[in-house]
Amino acid sequence: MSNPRIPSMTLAIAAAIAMIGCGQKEEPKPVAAPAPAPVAAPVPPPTPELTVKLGHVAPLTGPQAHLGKDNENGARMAIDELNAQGLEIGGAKIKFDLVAEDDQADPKQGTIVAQKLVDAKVNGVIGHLNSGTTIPASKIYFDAGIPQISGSATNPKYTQQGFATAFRVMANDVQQGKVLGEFAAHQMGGKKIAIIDDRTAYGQGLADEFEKAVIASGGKIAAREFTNDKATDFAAILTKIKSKKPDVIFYGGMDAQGGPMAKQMKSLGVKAKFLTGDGGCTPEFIKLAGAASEGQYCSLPGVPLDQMPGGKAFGEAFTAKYGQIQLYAPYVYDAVMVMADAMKRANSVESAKFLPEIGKTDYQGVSAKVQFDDKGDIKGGSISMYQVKDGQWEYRETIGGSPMAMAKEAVMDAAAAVKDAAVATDAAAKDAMKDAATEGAKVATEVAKDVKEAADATKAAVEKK
Ligand code: ABU
Repeated sequence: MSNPRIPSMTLAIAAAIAMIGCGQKEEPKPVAAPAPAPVAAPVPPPTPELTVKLGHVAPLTGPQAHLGKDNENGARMAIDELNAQGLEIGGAKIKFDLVAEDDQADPKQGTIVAQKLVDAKVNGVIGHLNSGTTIPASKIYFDAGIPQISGSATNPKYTQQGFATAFRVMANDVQQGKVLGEFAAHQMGGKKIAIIDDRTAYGQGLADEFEKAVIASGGKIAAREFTNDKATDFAAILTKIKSKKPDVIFYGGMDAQGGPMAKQMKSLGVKAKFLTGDGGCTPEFIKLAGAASEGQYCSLPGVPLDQMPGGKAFGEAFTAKYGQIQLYAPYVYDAVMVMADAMKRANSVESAKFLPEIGKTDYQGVSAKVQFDDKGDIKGGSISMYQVKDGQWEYRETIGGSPMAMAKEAVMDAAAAVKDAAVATDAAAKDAMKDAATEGAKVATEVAKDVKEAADATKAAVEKK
């Protein structure tokens, strides 16, 4: 069988040989030019990230650990929110990092951890919780040029040392002691008042201010005793005080002592009402005092949470994340936000650059509008009074702070001045009358003497004739 493909293949080969022989070659098919590579748009360099270290100091161990943790959680909440905002400051993406330290509420430990934070090159410090640690630590931060904002230390000395680095976001104990002293003498009807303090910068300082205000309000100090911030047994002091029959006992100190003290007052049959400052104005006080807490009083700088500008939202968010607020969490939250706000306005996280901006703060915080006076104290700070009712601190009133409260205070001051002036006028009138009577009596005596002399002379003349 013949192969039908052979003749055609033969022809094709023959044709190809002929073409080569004639010098002909096949034209290459045109090939499409490669597309030019796309020109990549310039990629901006990534925004650099910068970690900003904020130191936080409070007692995280010991009898005040619950308060220290509350402060720290307030700071953490602020930092988490700031980090979620993805802030850019000075061209860098900022990540805040909380460097938390425990000073055990001990002044010596306070200075040790302060130096540790300086060595760690923190950009700013939030704290400390206690005045007794805040005051000595503030010198270390001042020397290192590190801004410090406390959300809870209330002793006036903290901001009276001339340290440009020291700020606080709550009213101080000059204000608190005055309100407490007047409240004890007027609203609580205290005539004989006993005072106990824990010999800390806070407790003793507040007790001193309280004592001044009681005396200025016409009250008497029946006893002045002291304990310490680790004590749990107050029987000896209370027994001594009981014999003086005071109607009010004021305690300058924290809840860890205030709670057991109120409980022991009841068990020892001390009839006086109990009053304490912010350190005892906590749920922990009620827990420790038990039934003896009922009807007792405390003060707290600022207004109740539900009256704070951002209190409701803060309270819900904080409680969901960390549980019950103990005391200062909203203030510590504000302290962090105020520091971050100063960094934003300075467009720098360098301590020396944002420090001057803290002094110019005008920040609407959770707890209040924050503006500082020339010492670093919050302007227009207020103090609120509370009383335990059915196992809860119940709000009574706020003194100072809000425009309405400040106006009320001015009216009360004016009324007191008018009363003082009236008393002074009355006293002056009485004195004048007394003087006039004395003078009148003198003149009458002189006249009587003259009349008698004249009579004697007349009589002598008659007898002579
Ligand atoms: N403000 C009362 C508790 C903190 C302090 O020591 O000042």
